Amino acid sequence: MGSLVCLMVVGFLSVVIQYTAGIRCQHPWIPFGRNCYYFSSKKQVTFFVAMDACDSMGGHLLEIRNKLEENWISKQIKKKGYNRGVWLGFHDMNHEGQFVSLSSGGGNLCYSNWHQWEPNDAGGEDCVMFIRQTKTWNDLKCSKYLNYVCKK
Ligand SMILES: [Ca+2]
Ligand SMILES: [Ca+2]
Repeated sequence: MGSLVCLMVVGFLSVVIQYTAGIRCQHPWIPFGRNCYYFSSKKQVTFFVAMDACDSMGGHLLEIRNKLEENWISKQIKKKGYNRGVWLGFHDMNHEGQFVSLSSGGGNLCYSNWHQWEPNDAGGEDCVMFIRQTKTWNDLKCSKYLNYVCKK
């Protein structure tokens, strides 16, 4: 049932995106679909520092919702020259193996794109990253350092 609702929401959103042209974003935020995105400087930070930075700018840590958005993000990350990837606003801190979204107050993930054998919780990994090289996701220790993207 949950996944059916997810599919309906994703379907609805993609229709909305197709018919909504040119959302305006305040510099240095840049638009894609109905959202604005902020790409961090080259400096890499922990998950919680990234989360706070996005919150303080009135956004939230990037949550990739579909393939279209993922492809666009991937291109921007390459342009920016981030060498490893970026944090995603997903975690399994509350229940091991059950990944939820930060912004929707613990909602389940509708879309995911885990790398092969991930998430593996290797040595206790509860935060999620988008890997630049493979364009897939990996669970990672929250105390690691990465670039980040905010969305609003
Ligand atoms: Ca975990
Ligand atoms: Ca992992």
